[in-house]
Amino acid sequence: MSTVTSTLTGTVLMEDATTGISLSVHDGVATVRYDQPNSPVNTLNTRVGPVFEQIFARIEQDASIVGAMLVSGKADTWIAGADIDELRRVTTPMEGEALSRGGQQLLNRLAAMSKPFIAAIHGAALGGGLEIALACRYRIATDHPKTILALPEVQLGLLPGAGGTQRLPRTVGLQAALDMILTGKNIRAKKAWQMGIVHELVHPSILLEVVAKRVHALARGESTPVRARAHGASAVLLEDNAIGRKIVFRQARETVLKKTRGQYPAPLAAIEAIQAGYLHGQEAGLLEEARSFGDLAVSEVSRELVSIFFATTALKKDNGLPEGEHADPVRVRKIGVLGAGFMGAGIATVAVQAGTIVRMKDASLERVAAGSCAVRDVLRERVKRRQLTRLQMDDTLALVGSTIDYSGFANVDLVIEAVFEDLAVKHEVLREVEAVAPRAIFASNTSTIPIRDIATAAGRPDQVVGMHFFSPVHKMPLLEVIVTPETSAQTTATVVAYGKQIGKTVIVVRDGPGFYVNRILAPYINESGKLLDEGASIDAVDEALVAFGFPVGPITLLDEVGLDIAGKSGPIMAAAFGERMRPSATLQRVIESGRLGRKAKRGFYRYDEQGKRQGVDQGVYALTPASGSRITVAVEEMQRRTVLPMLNEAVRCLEDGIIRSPRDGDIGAVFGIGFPPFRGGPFRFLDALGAATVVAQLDALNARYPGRYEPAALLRAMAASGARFHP
Ligand code: 3H9
Repeated sequence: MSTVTSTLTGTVLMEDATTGISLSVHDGVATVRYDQPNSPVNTLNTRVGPVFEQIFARIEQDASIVGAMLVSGKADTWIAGADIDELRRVTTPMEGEALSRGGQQLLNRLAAMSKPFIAAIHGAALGGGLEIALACRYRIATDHPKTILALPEVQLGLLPGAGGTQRLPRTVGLQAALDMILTGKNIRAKKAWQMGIVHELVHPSILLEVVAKRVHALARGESTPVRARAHGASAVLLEDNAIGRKIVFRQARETVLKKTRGQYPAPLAAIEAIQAGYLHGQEAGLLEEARSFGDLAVSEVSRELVSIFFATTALKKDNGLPEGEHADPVRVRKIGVLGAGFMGAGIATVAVQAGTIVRMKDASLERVAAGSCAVRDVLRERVKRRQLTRLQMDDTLALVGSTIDYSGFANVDLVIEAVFEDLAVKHEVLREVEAVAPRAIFASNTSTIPIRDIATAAGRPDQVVGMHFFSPVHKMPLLEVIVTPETSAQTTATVVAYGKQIGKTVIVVRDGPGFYVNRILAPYINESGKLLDEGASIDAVDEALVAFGFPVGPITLLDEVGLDIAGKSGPIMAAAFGERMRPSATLQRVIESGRLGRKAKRGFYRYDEQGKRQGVDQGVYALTPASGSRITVAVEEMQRRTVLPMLNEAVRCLEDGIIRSPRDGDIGAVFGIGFPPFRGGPFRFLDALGAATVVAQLDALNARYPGRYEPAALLRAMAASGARFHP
């Protein structure tokens, strides 16, 4: 039971064991308490609607009740929205529309109650949860980090379906509402108060007392504290007249289209519903909202995004060990980071933000100073965005210490190395760490060197593991943990638990060249390069893959990662996997020409002094085997030739036991590479295409380009049996 609700007393009037909803009354104030049984969170399913209906009626009829509050029985969640599991069982648009209408009508009833009803919010109020709060007459939230408010439906390919598209704009203004609904982002309690979503902020320990007082005050018709609703002057001007609103809606549509390229229908549908409400009134807006909710609930995009939600929550519970195995993770309080470059500093940044003490070591004072500045810069940016106070930044920075020797390493629990990609250098630092840090796990952030090769120098190989972070570390959500046959269960459990602690989604993969993410990336990048070999245009290749749904094209990605880095991994992958991993001639020649990519302001593209991209470097074409002569390749052909080998390689990784499941393969690709989320990941996309279709296309390509497109044996077998990767 949460600290907030434990002080509740009163006479219980109703109790529904199935839903966990109860009604009690004390001193004229009714408390509606929701504590869904057998669930860590409260969700809204079709069973709770009728119970709430009954309770609302009872509150209205009971003369001894002056008003009511809605509280949660969970420690960290108020209400997490509609039950997503129930939503994914919706099979027709009509069914989805009916669900939405049901929710809207219930909340209309709540909003129309004659007695004051207050949302007493402690913990996450998300989706339908926030929609309930918005239908309450008054909202009081706790000023607690766990109290967050959001309408995250677009992240599931949906729109708020219980009146959120109508009530939020009327509560916070059009532009603020559009920003929340179109991004689905979390709003902290204080910000929610500043925006005017909640009327008051209180400490959790006095929430119930304050709410009870306000119920009485509202019932007596007294005025309550005025909300801090904050609008910029220009925003007020723009949205307070019809012409201004037209401009706001037009800009919102343009921004959405630019960002989603039309691949995600939900944000546009949300704009339609909001606009319908402004133009034709709330009921028209609600009808539009429900109609779209029905369509979106059965859309492929929503199905895939929901699958990502469930895969991510399943990974939160995964200890990283084989099914049924258990090991107690060591609590990581202090870590050492070797190398204060871009990756090292990035790792230090996420570690200190999670409260870990960090010792960052590099060879010179200049280098460690630069690393510390990089940590500070990320934190400063967060202060600028008001995600952190100056005081919190100072406290966080105090956790990073830097050194050019191993001082302060004796009591570290974990050392993560991000030094130069050279086996001899890795061996040297491993031996040094084992000598100075007697109980530390040694984790390598290598992206190219097999972990077992690094572990050959170890006296404690059971404590050697890979922790492959993605760049920039503070933004990229994935962590690939690489285990060797000698890595102990406790080492794996510890780094997996620590990865989650620093906010990463963690997949555990078996050791092998490129591990998982870089291995499936390699044939995709190489085949893109081979299109250039044949004379395809650099920007045409990039555009084709952006049109497929990747955030950037493969050639842009090369420039961003750095051509020297790509040049290092290419030969390793080719040596391990042969023809299908051999880098293109164009890539090799571009590297030989001294182009290093964006960091050197010269790659496949040209960059100005500030690093802003200027366009294709036409000089690259002279380096291709096609010697400047150009061909046009159809977009679908370019997509097929690059994406199919990525899918095929993902299946090989599953076959080879590199990844544990299609789920991990999907999450690794979506969070590590930016594989289009609306396609669900390589395995879900394979299921959508059908193994037989993919095998036929790969066979056809393999006939044209021998050795590069041979379908994985497992894929052939699945094509023959008609099996799927996901049930
Ligand atoms: C919506 O509201 C539509 C409406 O507008 C209209 C309706 C008509 N449903 O993440 P965790 C489960 S759409 C079902 O590990 P945390 C989750 O799967 C909804 N299940 O905990 C997991 O299950 P299990 C909009 C849900 O503390 C368990 O709870 N709402 C739901 O790290 C624990 O979850 C959202 O998109 C749900 N709504 O984070 C919110 N929520 O134990 C989605 C959670 O079997 N949820 N579960 O593995 C979240 O963002 C996070 O779960 C939350 C807790 C912040 C609440």
